[in-house]
Amino acid sequence: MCPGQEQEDRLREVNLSTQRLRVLPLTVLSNSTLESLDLDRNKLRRITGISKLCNLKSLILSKNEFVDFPSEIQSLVCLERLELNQNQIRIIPEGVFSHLSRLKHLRLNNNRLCALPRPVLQLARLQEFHVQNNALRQLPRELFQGQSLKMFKASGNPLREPPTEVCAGGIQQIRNYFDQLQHGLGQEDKRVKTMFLGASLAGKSTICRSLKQGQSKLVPKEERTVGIEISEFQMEDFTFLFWDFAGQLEYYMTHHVFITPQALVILVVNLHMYQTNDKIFKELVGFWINNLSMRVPNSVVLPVGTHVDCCQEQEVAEKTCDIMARITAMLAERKSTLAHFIDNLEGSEEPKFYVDQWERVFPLPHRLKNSSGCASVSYVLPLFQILNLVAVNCTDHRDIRKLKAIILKHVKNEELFPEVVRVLPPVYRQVEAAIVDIAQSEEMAEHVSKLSQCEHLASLDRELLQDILRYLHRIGLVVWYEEIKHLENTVFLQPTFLITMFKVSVGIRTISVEPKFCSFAGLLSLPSHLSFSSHAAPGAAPTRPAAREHFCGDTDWRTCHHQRQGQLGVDLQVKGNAVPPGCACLGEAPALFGREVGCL
Ligand SMILES: Nc1nc2c(ncn2[C@@H]2O[C@H](COP(=O)(O)OP(=O)(O)OP(=O)(O)O)[C@@H](O)[C@H]2O)c(=O)[nH]1
Ligand SMILES: [Mg+2]
Repeated sequence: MCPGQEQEDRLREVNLSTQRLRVLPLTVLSNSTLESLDLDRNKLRRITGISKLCNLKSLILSKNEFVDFPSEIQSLVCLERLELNQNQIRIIPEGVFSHLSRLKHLRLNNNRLCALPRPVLQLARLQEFHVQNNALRQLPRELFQGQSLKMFKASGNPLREPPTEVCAGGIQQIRNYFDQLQHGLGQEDKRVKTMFLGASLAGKSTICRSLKQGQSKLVPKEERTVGIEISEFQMEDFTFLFWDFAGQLEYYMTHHVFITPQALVILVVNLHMYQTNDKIFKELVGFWINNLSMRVPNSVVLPVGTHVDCCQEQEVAEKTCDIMARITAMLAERKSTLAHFIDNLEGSEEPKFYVDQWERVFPLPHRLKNSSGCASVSYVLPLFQILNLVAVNCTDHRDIRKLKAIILKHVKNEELFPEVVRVLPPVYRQVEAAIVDIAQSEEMAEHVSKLSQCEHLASLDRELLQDILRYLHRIGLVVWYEEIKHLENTVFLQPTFLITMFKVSVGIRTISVEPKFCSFAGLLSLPSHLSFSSHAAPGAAPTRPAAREHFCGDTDWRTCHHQRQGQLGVDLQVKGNAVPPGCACLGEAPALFGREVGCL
């Protein structure tokens, strides 16, 4: 490149990132030929005079100190790229984009935006729009009306309309959602997935059943949970989807597949069994907290201590404080390890990539009120929140009522559960109801259901049906591994079915076929085009002969375990044109069902 050309380029492109600038230098403002200006990571709050740069095509203002949107930008009519990530902007004034008809890339991640101005739709050429980690509840439907938008990212917002689970389906799913909303009024759906976790015999099922029945409902010892029990429960206008997990460790491997984000986790601890030492803490509490904080960092965990009636009053208070203090210490240690890790990343050559991570991992510390008077107990890791432990005597209905009220209070707290309300087009609810009907119908146990032929769903466009199934998968009502080629047409209408399969493949000491699993038992008597058998790779848990015999008999179902770097994957295969009962087929029955069902 000749020196003259180089100089010309320099005039067109200026990089002033990381200069601690508080005002724009005059030399920059006087360069009206400037096309690209990078002011990333400075201390700017205003950019007075920038309208003079009328040829500017790219303007980067990320990681500055803007509280107000720099409105002068509206004069930069040539602008094609605007980045304002990591500022503190709350409001974008109406009309500010009305002259920016050439804008193609707009990034507003990590601000505090509560709403987007409707005229965003005037950005007819907008191809890429990032607005992650703001406070948006609603997206303007006009944004999705044109065809130009190719990339849209809005995760980390408490979205209701459309809900996060719909946004996760991409631009087309959002468009379809808004189309459906035009056909009928949106209905508010308040749903909380609630997972009961904790060691065996902690009292999970007892709490779960007592809450549902509104009175003490002690589960007999011999009725231990097998896999997971799923049920629905209404409290006021909230629908709780209860997932009661078995506490036995053998099942734990299977739980990973079903533990999903944005849930209320009720971590149940038997206070009578609990002892104030490290070993017991790790066994009964630490193990679960650790796994949850790593796998589902945005869950809200409510520790519940049971068997209060078997303890002294003083003992309950001491154990409660001990548990909470140890959880706090555990999370503090984790936070400091992360801080150290991120420090190292920030010191690396490409710090730009890691700033976002830092912000996500360490938002402002936030303490919730402590009603019990113990040392501070509510400790907040990023998006992972531990609430005060509630101690209950499950034999006393007053304690059950108290727990119910506490759960309701928490789910109504928008800070804790910002996404609990979802606005849905009526068709979403209709499909859900139809699926619940199919899943409960007698025929399900006999043969595979073709959703697209079901009376209530037959008139639905396939794409819309898929959208809704995707949504139902994300909220945990069905399981659909559409990204797995051989499972793309198979929807598990009863997620417990999968547990039964995993249970066989992982190997469990005693397995009994209960009535609720009779559809699976029925499967075993199907002809040999279904095959199932087990073999374990080195290091994987061996399948116990008794279980194999009981479940597999002479059938040749095939599973294969493989242990890779500490992760146990399970392969399930069904040969022939069959799908097991408990599943539904979207269209043509798949020739082969399943390869990698999930990494446990
Ligand atoms: N006295 C007393 N017994 C309780 C209390 N909570 C639960 N139990 C009993 O403790 C035993 C275990 O309760 P479950 O609810 O089955 O425990 P779980 O955590 O679901 O156990 P798994 O399904 O094996 O994981 C049962 O016999 C319950 O009746 C309580 O607060 N007080
Ligand atoms: Mg149980």
